[in-house]
Amino acid sequence: EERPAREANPSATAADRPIGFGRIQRKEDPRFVRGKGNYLDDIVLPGMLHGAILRSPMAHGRIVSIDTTEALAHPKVHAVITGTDLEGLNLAWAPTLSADVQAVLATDKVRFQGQEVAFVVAEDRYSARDALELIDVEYEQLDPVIDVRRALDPGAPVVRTDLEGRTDNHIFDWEAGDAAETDAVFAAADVVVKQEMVYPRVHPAPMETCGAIADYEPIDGKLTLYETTQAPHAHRTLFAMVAGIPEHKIRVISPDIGGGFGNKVGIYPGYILAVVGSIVTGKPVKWVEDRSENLMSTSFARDYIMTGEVAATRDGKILAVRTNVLADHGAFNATAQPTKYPAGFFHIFTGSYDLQAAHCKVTGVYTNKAPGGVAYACSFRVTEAVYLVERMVDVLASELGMDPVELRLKNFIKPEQFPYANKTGWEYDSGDYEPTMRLAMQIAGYEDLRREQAEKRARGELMGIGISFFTETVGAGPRKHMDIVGLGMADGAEVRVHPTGKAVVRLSVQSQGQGHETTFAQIVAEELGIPPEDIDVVHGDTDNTPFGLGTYGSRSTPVSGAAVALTSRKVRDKARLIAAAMLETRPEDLEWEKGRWFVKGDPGAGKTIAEIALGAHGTVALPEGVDGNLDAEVTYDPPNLTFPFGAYICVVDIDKGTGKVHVRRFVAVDDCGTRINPMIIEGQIHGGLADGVGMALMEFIGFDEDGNCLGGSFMDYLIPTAMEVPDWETGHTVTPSPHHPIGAKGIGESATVGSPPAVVNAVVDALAPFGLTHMDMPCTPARVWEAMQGRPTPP
Ligand code: MCN
Ligand code: CUN
Repeated sequence: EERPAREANPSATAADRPIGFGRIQRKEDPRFVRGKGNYLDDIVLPGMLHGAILRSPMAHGRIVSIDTTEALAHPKVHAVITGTDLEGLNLAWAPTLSADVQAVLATDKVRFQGQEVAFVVAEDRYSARDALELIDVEYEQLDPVIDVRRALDPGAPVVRTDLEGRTDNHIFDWEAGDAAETDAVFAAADVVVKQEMVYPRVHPAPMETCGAIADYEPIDGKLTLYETTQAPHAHRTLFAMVAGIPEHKIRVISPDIGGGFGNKVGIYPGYILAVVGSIVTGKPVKWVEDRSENLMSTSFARDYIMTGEVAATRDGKILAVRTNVLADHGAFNATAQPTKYPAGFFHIFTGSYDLQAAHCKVTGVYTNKAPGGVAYACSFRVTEAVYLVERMVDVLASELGMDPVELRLKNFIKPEQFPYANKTGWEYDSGDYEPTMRLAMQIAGYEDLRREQAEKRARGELMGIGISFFTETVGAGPRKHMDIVGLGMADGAEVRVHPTGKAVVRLSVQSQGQGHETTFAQIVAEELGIPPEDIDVVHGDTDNTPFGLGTYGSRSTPVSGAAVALTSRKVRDKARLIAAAMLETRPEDLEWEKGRWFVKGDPGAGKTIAEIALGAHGTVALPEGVDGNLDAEVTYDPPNLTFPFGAYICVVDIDKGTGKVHVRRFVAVDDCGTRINPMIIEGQIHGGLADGVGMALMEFIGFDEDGNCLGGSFMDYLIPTAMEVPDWETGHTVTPSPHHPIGAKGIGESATVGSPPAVVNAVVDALAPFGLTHMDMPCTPARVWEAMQGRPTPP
């Protein structure tokens, strides 16, 4: 079980302040709540210019001509850059994270509404914007590919005419599991249910949009690039590869980030254009997108059309799951995910159940929509997988007339089956599902809720109870299986204990609001006994941190957290050698208690970490081979991913007259193994649940038939506020990861991954009296109302 929560107590003396894991307040908050954060747009460099991007008004069109004369004549404009200019620098196209290329500025055609066409650099943001209107672009409009179901039709317009020999919009087919084995199980099963479901296009929409400031210094050839990025080191290496600037001459600084949620993983044309702008003008150039640019052009998420099938016995034993997916990747395949997995970790769609067989096939296609994919607290498409399986289990429950909880309990992987090899190639590290489900039922008062629902149904009222039990896979990943553009997915950490016993830990990952400055200090504190407030956490600056792949897929704790724990243990081991020298005894005769090595059997004779640090840097005669510091570093290659899980129960009431869904209660019981800071974990869960309710009920990036984006502002792309969400009821169980040094699993995306099916299952449950067994997200009042009239509408 979790250690007792230790509240930060401002009146506590230094001696009894909390050390290590526990509910301590966030170290970064004093600056955030005082408005003293340092976000990209707060940074102002001397002589800095401002960039703005001209974007395509249409989804598909040939560029006939671009005339920049008038824009260049604007008195405050310093440069206007077009695709043709970039072609001269060999920068018109940049590699994506998925072995494709993406236009930095369009040269031949525009391929989605909002695509980057030209870049203006001017003295201020307003002049840059004004000058965009002075650029004259002539387009020849082409038929767009908007409906993903028609993208592979013979004769469909070809989006990627730039790729040699391309005659269709097919990107990839990818499979996992055993098709023949799965078909055989299906053929012999008593019961088979099938359902097509759409996980619509949504957007992470962080509070801070994306931006960059490039400062190229021509004399020493050094580029300093401030960027809203979740992965500063990976970005630096990619910039070195693409722009040809030597890596040691590039410094990427990711300052405070106002939310990433996956939106800040990719390299956007704007970042590259800021660099080109700075090289061309010889001045620092800032580019920051506005809200519509963010929603229309940076990484979207989902856009999966999934057909799910489940085979089961009449008494509710689930035997097999299979699925076919049509994946809309937009105009460029810019999805961020490990190379070997074009559908991310979607093949965890076997969920929390012990199956005999499973198979999936995913087909990726190009359409005339913005590129990106994966982003939005998705754990690399685990979101889609969990939605599929948790929706399908409810479809099966309804077919069998079984309670959805009972059906799940009957099929859970049993605790003694872990580590569990599923049918699509994963090895679940640890799990104990039933207690987690039972705790959620207990908090929710499940039996009472079902009774209440029966009474309400009898009166004609619409109340729904939705269940979701998810298994996540986070912490990518073992280098032998996982890389991004050839970079293995490991992370480095460095710990230095200063002579007075204060410490600094340097990370390759980067917080966007997850509280790393607190929790990573807590890991060092737990291992070394130095109070967290005496430990400085440095991240987001490639000049001052070790190499590593960055923050996404909730990998910081599983990978970088492990690196920090192991680095701290190295420091501890070294401290033992130095303490032995100081105490004139043998290292084997020393015993560790938090913060101190002492002589076995003589607890009075010991040295604290601070004393040892001073010894190391002081005049103590150091043992052979031990150098005079208390520093260490580690690059951690995780042996496996971690598999957090959780049980969610959502209760909704639906207004019969308007179709409005009211989320009355939401119970979330999560298990992320060892809990470093329960308060931060709860914050992660609260945020993710709001995301889930938002996606289930209101968030949607739609397109009209011409490819006009219908979700380009917060008037159209609705995100939930405190008004739309209930008071979250959380609980937890603790099943440590057996392979992680401190037993911690990731938590950052669990709630976003796990909650949408709970909400949709609740809505469908409420509408069961209408004979409904499925409804696609978002369950807007209009769509719910239509469903009640027997006219379900597609998203
Ligand atoms: N934690 C903990 N104990 C655990 C697991 C995690 O105390 N057993 C703490 C961690 O130390 C960290 C936080 O919880 O402070 C999240 O940790 P982790 O699950 O490792 O996730 P990451 O730090 O890698 O964050 C990434 C994840 C992702 S991929 C998205 S998307 C998302 C999410 O985090 N984006 C966020 N949560 C977000 N929260 C905020 N505020 N802003 C974002 O952009
Ligand atoms: Cu998929 S969104 Mo998070 O992994 O950065």
